[in-house]
Amino acid sequence: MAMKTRICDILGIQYPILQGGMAWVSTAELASAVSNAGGLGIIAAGNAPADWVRNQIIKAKEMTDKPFGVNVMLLSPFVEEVMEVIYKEKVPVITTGAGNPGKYVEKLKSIGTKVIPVIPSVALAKRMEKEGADAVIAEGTESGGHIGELTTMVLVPQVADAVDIPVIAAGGIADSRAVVAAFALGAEGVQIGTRFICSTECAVHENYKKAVLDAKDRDAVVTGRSTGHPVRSLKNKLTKEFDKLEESRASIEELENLGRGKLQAAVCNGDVVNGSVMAGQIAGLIDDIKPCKDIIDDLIGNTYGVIERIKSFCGGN
Ligand code: TUI
Repeated sequence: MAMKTRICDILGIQYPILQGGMAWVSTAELASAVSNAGGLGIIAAGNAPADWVRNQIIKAKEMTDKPFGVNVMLLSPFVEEVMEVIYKEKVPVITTGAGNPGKYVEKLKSIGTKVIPVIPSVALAKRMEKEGADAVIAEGTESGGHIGELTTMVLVPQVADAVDIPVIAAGGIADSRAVVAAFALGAEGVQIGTRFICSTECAVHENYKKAVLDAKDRDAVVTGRSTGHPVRSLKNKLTKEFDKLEESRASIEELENLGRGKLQAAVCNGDVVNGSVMAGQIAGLIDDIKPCKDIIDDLIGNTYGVIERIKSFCGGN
């Protein structure tokens, strides 16, 4: 089945599906698998140094001849050096998270890189459109990792009404029902993170994949609200310790110290007890590990059936 929107034309991809840029998780292996399957694979720069990002870009170029992107986490201490690498390597697409990428847009556009910021609000979406963004990702609070406050259900239609550039919906999307719902809300693309953690090509530790498979509907909890940088991850010993520390009105520094290095511990060492197992609320729906191509084929292939079901409710008396 085909599915084509402005996002496909802007990015030069077959399906309007972006893979979320998840720090430590979204490596060249995962990104190239998603790009080879017709979506847009994205390497996450996270807090990594520029050399690591350059190596991942070179690897991705070897593993796919299709477009791919890099996600730049704007709170990274290496953000300026990472941007230099992106300019030099002429990465086709960048997405950004955790801030306003405005000051980089002009240079990126001048070298032909498409710029797609993640935005948690209508105000920031409008600002990004004015500053030249090619599209925006409206990311609901259902997502894993660093989150905003609004749900996908309320954020996407309000952003779609407020801007003319295409809107990509993110947060809580893992199957074709949610793809259809996102399109119904006004989106022209979807960004999917947690579902791709449970892909064959994703190189996270097997304990991390198992934690996502085992997660139930209420297991993805938020910590760190008091720091101003709330993060959603699967409930475990670390999230409980975090809650206790927040209740004791600990300083932001103490809270940040508790979180430091914990995502890497979970992703790379498989410490899903003391590590940070970032995942979205939709983790409860995911119950198998399969190749990225099969994930994308299911997302696209089943939309027709979902639409037919809705149509069967319409038009009667
Ligand atoms: O960035 C993400 N998800 C992330 S980043 C990350 S690493 C990290 N770990 C701990 C604390 C902070 C970061 C793990 N997961 N998603 C995209 C996203 N962007 N969510 C929310 C935002 C956002 C928030 C505020 C985007 C823009 C923004 O603008 C504020 C401003 O500067 O106007």
